[in-house]
Amino acid sequence: MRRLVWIALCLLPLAAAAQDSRSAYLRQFDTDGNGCVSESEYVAYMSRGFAQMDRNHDGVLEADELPGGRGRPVTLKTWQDSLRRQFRRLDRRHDGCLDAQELTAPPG
Ligand SMILES: [Ca+2]
Ligand SMILES: [Ca+2]
Repeated sequence: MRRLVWIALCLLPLAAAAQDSRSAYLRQFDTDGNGCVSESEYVAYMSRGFAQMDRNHDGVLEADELPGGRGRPVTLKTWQDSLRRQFRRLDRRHDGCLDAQELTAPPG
């Protein structure tokens, strides 16, 4: 499942180390503009990667739609469940919101 998140992260522009670009990166997720990224904002933004890869728009990534052209099919629900788990790992302060530092921390 960690592989899925890794794939999702690879589809995003790399977060640069500079503070300015970190907050610019956060703003892409932060649709309500409150300065932090909620779970639903995180899942919504990261789900764009799924939509980009789902070339036949059936809500499932089949092997030929996955990077490398192989692997088990991935449904949107599975994808979003893994994003929610990733969100909880990133949310080090457990306040339900990611600041720029939490958002750009390496996954793990
Ligand atoms: Ca927000
Ligand atoms: Ca598909």
